[in-house]
Amino acid sequence: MYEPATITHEQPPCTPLPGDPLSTSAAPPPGAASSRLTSAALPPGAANSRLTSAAPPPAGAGSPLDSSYPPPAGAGSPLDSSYPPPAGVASLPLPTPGDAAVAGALRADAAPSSIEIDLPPPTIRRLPWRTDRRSQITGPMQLVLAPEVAAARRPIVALESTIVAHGLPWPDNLAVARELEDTVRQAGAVPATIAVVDGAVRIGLPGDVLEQLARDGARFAKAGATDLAIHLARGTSAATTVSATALLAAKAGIRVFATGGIGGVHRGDAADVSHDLPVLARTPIAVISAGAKAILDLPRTLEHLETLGVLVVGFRTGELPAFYARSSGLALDHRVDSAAELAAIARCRWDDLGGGGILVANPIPAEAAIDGLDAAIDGALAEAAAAGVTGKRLTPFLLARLAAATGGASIRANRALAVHNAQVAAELALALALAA
Ligand code: PSU
Ligand code: MN
Repeated sequence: MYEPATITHEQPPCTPLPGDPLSTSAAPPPGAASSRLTSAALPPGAANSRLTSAAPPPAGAGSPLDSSYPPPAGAGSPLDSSYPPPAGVASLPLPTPGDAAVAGALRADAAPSSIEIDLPPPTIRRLPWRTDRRSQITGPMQLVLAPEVAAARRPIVALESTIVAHGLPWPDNLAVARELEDTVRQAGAVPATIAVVDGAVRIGLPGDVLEQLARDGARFAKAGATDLAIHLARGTSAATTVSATALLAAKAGIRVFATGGIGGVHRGDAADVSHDLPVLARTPIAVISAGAKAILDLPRTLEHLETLGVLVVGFRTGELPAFYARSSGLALDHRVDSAAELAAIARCRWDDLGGGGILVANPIPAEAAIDGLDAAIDGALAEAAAAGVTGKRLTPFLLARLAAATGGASIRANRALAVHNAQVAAELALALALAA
């Protein structure tokens, strides 16, 4: 059974491992160990909260997000004792018990009305992978919540970052990323775009980081759930795919996640099955998507979803949508017509049955749909085969070739369907709040 992370574990002073490149640095000054919020800094009763906010690390030198990256050796190094401390988060309102329970973030009986957080300013900033090193036996991972997420009094909707960094071209990708977030906000929920930045899991990205993700997407690796450990351990940065985003969102207690289209079984190569599928099967989250991307083998993808045990529900449709088109001709077993009913199904699946992922298949709005892309998709697949593109590069390559072949029409459709998914995701998050 899936166990979410807690981030209130009291952090022992960081003991350098033998061979640790930083083991010669001085022990952290008193107080520094609690600079990223741990249970030690929290009032009684907050210990069960998984939404205690870690102070975001400063956007600082050494980050690939810096325009000056890589930083010159010496000046501005994260190891420099004059390195600026993280901005403190003084007094964060917590979600109401109802909201938080929806997000799975707090136990209702343990929710304090607010947390007074007193951040001692650290005199050195340790690298995230060093700060985060905890008990080697039980230490839970650290999640860095954006202020908007940490302060959320409303349900949270997770958004992925691979669609931004690798799925859409600059500058459309930034416009889409912002529109997704704004759509969630306008619907009354709180967006949390998830990515790994310098080895820290970010639940919610500040505006400048979102922009760098879009502008410098190539500097972010494409991380599936399996790859995350590499980036966390090495302190590197990665955009998260559906699998990685679902895993991290669930660890943060978020139960609803919007994307464009999930990965699946690639056409022609039935052995190339996206890691999105097995992770969805075991992760208690509802993913709102326009089905699987149309570049995929949709019948095989649907079969795999069934075999793995992902609950697939058509939202106001009885068919699997085909991403850019509203229908694929593939019938679904289940159709649901309201967010309230979706929420009731989700509660039964997770709370009563201990079940995992739900794929909410939400068709693209009719006015934005494009039919008849088959020739363009076949052309893109042929180009990929000719260029020998496989593995992680395949999906971004196909999406880019399709955009070129359609004169950008596929990008407009991708944007419309993703925004629609964000809208439905927010409605589901709110309905889950009421069903709590
Ligand atoms: N939805 C989109 N565009 C995308 C993706 C989803 O509209 O680029 C991303 C998601 O992150 C998904 C990934 O997990 O594509 C699938 O990649 P692959 O086929 O390599 O598993
Ligand atoms: Mn693949």
